[in-house]
This record gives sequence, C-alpha cells and structure tokens, in this order.
Amino acid sequence: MPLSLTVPNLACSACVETVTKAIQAVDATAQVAADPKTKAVTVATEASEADIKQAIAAAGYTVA
Ligand SMILES: [Cu+2]
Repeated sequence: MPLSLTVPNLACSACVETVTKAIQAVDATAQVAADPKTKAVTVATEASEADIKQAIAAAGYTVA
C-alpha cells in the first residue's frame, strides 16, 4: 500500500524533484507522486515509512 504523506513546504516543481530524488536515493524503484498545490506526496515503495520520512527531512523538507 502506498504511503500518503503531507509535506507543507513543498512549494514548486523543483521541490517535487528534490523530494523525489531523495526518496529514490533510498529506494530506486519507488514511485513518487507529489503535488505542490495540495502538498500531498504519495510514495509506492518497499522501504519503510520511517526511512522515507527521514530521507525527505534530510533533503530539507518537513513531513507533517
Ligand atoms: Cu520548490
């Protein structure tokens, strides 16, 4: 089941790209759908939610 996260400081498409790369550094096969308008980030991954959240935080974004 995909993870549904909210990232309030996801502001634009560059943020989406940064967050996507950070997630894919943890799991190269992860499917990431992120929308800067709704701040919703959906991640289909084998990695744990904790690891994904940590990767997003390490990239400088906050997970609500
Ligand atoms: Cu941005």
